[in-house]
Amino acid sequence: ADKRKEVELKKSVITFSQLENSKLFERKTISIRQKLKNSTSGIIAEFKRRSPSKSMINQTANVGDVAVGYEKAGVAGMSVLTDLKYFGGSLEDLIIARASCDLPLLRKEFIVDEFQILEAKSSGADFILLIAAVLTKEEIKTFSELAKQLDLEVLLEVHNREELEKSIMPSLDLIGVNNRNLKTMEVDLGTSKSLAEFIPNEYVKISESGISDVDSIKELKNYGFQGFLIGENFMKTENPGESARKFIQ
Ligand code: IGP
Repeated sequence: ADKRKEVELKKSVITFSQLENSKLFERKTISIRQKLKNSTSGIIAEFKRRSPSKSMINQTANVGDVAVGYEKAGVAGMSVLTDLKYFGGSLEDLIIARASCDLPLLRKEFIVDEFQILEAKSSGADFILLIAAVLTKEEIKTFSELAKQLDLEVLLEVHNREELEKSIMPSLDLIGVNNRNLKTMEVDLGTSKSLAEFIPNEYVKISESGISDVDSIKELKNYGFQGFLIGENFMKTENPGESARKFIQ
């Protein structure tokens, strides 16, 4: 509800055509699907300053430096939180990340309106997140089809079978299982493992949250996961890029 209000306020002062006129709107996007196919690490590394579960994670990291560091480390893609209230992020962070690296970038946001998808495109994103828990099937369809029209790929996030089953549709590219229960904030990699078999093979499977060691990745790969979204484990250190590099080696 908060997010809808925030978007309505922005829409009252920024028009769709203003977004479409941005320089980044013309940019050719990079496919995370393709990158993950050729990636040995499979890692989508996240830029996250704070979170509701851990409050402050990193107060000093600079998004441009982190983007450069992640790219050097050999990650497949980068996720940038753009929500201010809960995560301390902004669209500026996404724009700076875009200007700093050539990785496919995820706009990590609670998307509740088409406006935010245009914003994502005009701020340099290559793919967007849609969270099944907060969207209806119709919204998922409208939003994912708009994203595809804009040449953005779509990562759909689920944490149970009902969410997965209501959401399966051709306009999605990647399906992410969030190991963090958003109600209790607890993480359990078993969530990914138990949902894996229900995700059709045409979607790239991503395991999200709570991944902090290489052995977990090996295990998740056996369940068919090709992408691993990792935030805190890198961001809690002084040099997230360097931490990602050590993790990948
Ligand atoms: C990263 P972690 O535990 O490695 O920091 O998790 C990412 O999965 C997490 O930030 C996330 C998220 C979200 C944040 C997953 N889904 C939806 C905000 C909104």
